[in-house]
Amino acid sequence: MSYVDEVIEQVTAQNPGEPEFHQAVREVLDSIRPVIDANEAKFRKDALLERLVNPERQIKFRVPWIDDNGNAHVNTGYRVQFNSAIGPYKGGLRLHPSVNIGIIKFLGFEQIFKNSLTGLPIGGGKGGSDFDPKGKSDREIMNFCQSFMLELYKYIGADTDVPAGDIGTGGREIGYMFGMYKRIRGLFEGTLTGKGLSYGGSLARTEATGYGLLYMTQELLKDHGIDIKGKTAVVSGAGNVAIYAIEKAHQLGAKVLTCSDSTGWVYDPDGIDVAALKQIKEIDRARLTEYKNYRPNSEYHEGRGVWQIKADIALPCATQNELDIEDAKQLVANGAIAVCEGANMPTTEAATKYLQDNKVFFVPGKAANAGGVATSALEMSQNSERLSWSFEEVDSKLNQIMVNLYHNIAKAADKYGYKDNFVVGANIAGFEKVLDAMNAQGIV
Ligand code: NDP
Ligand code: 2IT
Repeated sequence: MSYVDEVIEQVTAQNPGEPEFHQAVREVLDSIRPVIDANEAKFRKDALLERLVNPERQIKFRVPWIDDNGNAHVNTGYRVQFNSAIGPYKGGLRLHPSVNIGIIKFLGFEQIFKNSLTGLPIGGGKGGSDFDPKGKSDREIMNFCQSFMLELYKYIGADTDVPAGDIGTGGREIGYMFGMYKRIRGLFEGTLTGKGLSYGGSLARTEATGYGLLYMTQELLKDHGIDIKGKTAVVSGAGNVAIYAIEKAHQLGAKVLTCSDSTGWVYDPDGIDVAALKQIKEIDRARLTEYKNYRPNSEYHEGRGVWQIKADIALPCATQNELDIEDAKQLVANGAIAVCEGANMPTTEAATKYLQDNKVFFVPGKAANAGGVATSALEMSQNSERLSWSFEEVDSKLNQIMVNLYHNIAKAADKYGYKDNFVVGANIAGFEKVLDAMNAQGIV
């Protein structure tokens, strides 16, 4: 059996009940076969792949907190410090009831290659909790975040591990966590990114993931002689990534017809009203059912369904495995040109293959949504030099990073004979830098 297959089997056997982690490992290891096969004996001797798929460290802890009625609750907190070969661990904190160790490991594993692809010095990590922020008061959110940090602070720091936002963790949560970290450690340092602008945050970090996704999509289309202007798009999600993806798509002259949340979805034939979406989701923290109050011509539907609307571009920006084989068939039947992932691993393996087989350009999240973490790394740079850059400066750096990233993955795919296979391109290009750093640092 090949070394790659052996390690895929090991991961499945040694990490039972973690299907998302298996999926992420399978996808990466499968893509990097050409690199591994070319040097199999050495890599096997060095246990290179075993070191790649086993986190350097995984931390699990109890998070007790008290609700507004005085009742105590206990959630589980996680931080997986996956790989520090190219820099301090870096990656978000997810707060969602579905969080478990397998989800955090899949996200941390993806983060290694994503962070490598940004070209910036950041290793891979991820964390979070099964805490559900929905329906909680501000005070309850603060209580939870403070308790979470009371344990997490032991493991993080500006030069060791720098968490950030993800599903359920936005500016408010980062603020509460930062406040508690500073109080415990007595240190005002950039140990979290996505901070508010008044205390060390970076301009354009809020917009970065969504904007970066569109910079990447624009470059992909341009490289194939297609203008994004005038194209239609379907977006899923209505959170941080989705909102700023829609905003930038509109700025670039495309029209976004849909968005969704965990209970339903909106179809707006006139193009999603971003100001209304921000009001509903960022300010009121309400459901998408409210959208119709702003746009009487729009439709609201319960459940899921954005992928059935005919459009040129699909941008999944909600969560993992939200675009399945049936959705992929629908997109192909509707003549979609491209699927670019704003979320982490939103497309199932079967759907990815179907899209690729049917010549739909497919850019995986570890490349397409890397603008968020890249801008987090820019926030770290600004914190280190105790300066803040203008919006234009950060945004133009982000744009350049995404344009370079696109060409790097396209080049890597081409080099190994997989032209326009951006999954192979992203995995190989991301892996090569990590491999080089791991080899240089010996067996650690
Ligand atoms: P948010 O919490 O801001 O928004 C998430 C959105 O997706 C919400 O609209 C939410 O619905 C919906 N959603 C979440 N879980 C589910 C689910 N299980 N089923 C259906 N809908 C769901 O998170 P982000 O926008 O930050 O993150 C979205 C995706 O992008 C995630 O995969 C994340 O890992 C990824 N990502 C985020 C980055 C960032 O900088 N924030 C960077 C790179 C990737 P509801 O409104 O009902 O909660
Ligand atoms: O998935 C991701 O890249 C993020 N949630 C952002 C991580 C970060 O450190 O900014």
